[in-house]
Amino acid sequence: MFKKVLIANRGEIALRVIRACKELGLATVAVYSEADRESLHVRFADDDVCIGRPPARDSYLNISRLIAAAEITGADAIHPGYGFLAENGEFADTVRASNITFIGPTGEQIRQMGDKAAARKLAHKLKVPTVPGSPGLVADADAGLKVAAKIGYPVIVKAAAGGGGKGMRVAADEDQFTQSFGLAKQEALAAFGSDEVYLEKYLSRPRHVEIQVMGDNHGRVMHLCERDCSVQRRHQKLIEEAPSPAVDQTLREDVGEAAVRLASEIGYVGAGTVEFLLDEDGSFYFMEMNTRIQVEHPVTEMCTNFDLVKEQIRVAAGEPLSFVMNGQRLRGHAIECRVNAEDPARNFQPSPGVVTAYHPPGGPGVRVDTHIYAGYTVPPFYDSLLAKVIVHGNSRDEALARMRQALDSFIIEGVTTTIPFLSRVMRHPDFVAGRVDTKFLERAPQLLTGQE
Ligand code: MV4
Repeated sequence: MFKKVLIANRGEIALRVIRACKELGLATVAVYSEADRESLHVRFADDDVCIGRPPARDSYLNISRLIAAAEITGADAIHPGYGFLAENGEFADTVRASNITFIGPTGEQIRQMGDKAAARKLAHKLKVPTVPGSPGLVADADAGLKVAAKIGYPVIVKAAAGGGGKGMRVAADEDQFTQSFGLAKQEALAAFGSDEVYLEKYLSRPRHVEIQVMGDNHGRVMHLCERDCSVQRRHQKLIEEAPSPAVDQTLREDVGEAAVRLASEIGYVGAGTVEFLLDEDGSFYFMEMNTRIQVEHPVTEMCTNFDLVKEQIRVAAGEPLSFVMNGQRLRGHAIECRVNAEDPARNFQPSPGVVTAYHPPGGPGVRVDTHIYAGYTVPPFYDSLLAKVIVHGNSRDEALARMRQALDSFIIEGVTTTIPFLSRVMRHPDFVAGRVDTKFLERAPQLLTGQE
C-alpha cells in the first residue's frame, strides 16, 4: 500500500479523497492555488504545497508543478479527482514515469476512450449496441450526406475528441446538414484542436443512463448498478439518482454486462463510467466512457454500500476487487442534487462571493459532500459547485421526501444558490413520477424562476 497520497484537485472531491486516505491510514498532500489558501482540503491534509496562480492552467493543470509537489513531499501516489487532469493520458503517463502511482487507468486506456469515434467502433465490434451512424470518422460533408441519407434524419454530428456535449450539432434535414457539419468541425477544432467528427442518428428524447464500473489489476471488472442523470442543463448534470426509475433488473443485467464487456476488453483498471442513451422503448445505446471518478459517484455508494474512492486506492495499489457485485444486492434508492453558486433565473449566472451563514441538513439517510463553511469565499476561477446533497431511502418516495426536507433546511447565505430551484424540481409531477428525459428542463422553464 502507499504511504502518502497527493490529491491533484480542490473543493469537495479533494476532501472526499482525503477522507478515504485517512480511513486507509494513508498520509495526504494537498495542492492549492493562491485562490484556495483558506480551503479545507489544505487544512485537513498532512502536507500542503502552493502550486501557482488562481487560473487553473497556472496551478491545477500544471503537470510539472504537481510532479514537483509530489517529489518534494515524498508522495508515492497521486489521485486526480474529477475534471482538471483526471482524463489527461499524458498526465497519467508522466506520473508513472516519475515512479509515482497514478490512481486511475493507464494513459493508454484514457486515450482509447478519449477518442469517442474509436470507442464507438470498439463497442460496435464487441456487439455493445451503438446508435446507427458512421462506422468511423466522416471525412467531408459529401461523405456525411451519404451516411445521413442511409440512417435518416435527424442526425447528430459529434467531435471525436469531444464528450460531454461540446462540438455537437444536430441536423434536421439535408438542407441543414452541410452547415451543421461545418459548425461542428469548427467548434471541435477550437475546443479540442482536432476537427475529426462522426455521425449518429439523433434520438430526440433519450434518458441518460450510465453504468459505474470498476476494474482491478488481476483482470476482473465489475459493475455497480446504473445512475440516471437525465436532468441536465447545457450538458451539466444537476440531479442524479440510482437506481434509474426506467431500468428493471433484466435491463440492468443487460446494460451492465455490456459495460463490463467494453471495460474488460481494454483491461480497464480503476473506476470508470460507461454512458448510454436509453430510448423510450427500452433500447440502450453506448455513448462514451469516462475514465475517472465522477461527481455523482455518491448515489452509487449509497445504494451499494460500497466506498468507490477507497476501492480506487486499493486497486491502484494492486489489490484485487474486494468483492464482485455486478448490480446485485442493491439497497433502496439514492438521489443527489448539485448545489451551485448560480442564479437559475439569470441563466445560471455564477454568483461567487462570501458565504455569510451556513448550516447543512442532516438526519438519517442524508449526506452532504462539500468544502464550504461560514466565512468561506467562493472564488470566481473554478466551477461553482458548492455542495452535493445526497439522500438515501428505502424507496424512491422516501428518498424524495428526504431530499425535499434536506433542501428546505439547508442554509447558505451570502451567495445565490440553486437550492430553491432544486426544491421545485423535487415537487414537479414529472420528476416525482420518474418521467424525465434530457429535454425535461426545456419543457419546464417555470422551474427556473418559480413563477407560473
Ligand atoms: C446524443 C443525443 C441524441 N442522439 N446522441 C450529449 C452529451 C454527449 N455525451 C452526447 N449527448 C447526446 N448525444 C444521439 N445519437 C443527445 C445528447 C444529448 C444529451 C445526452 C445526455 C444528457 C443530456 C443531453 C442533452 C442534449 C443532448
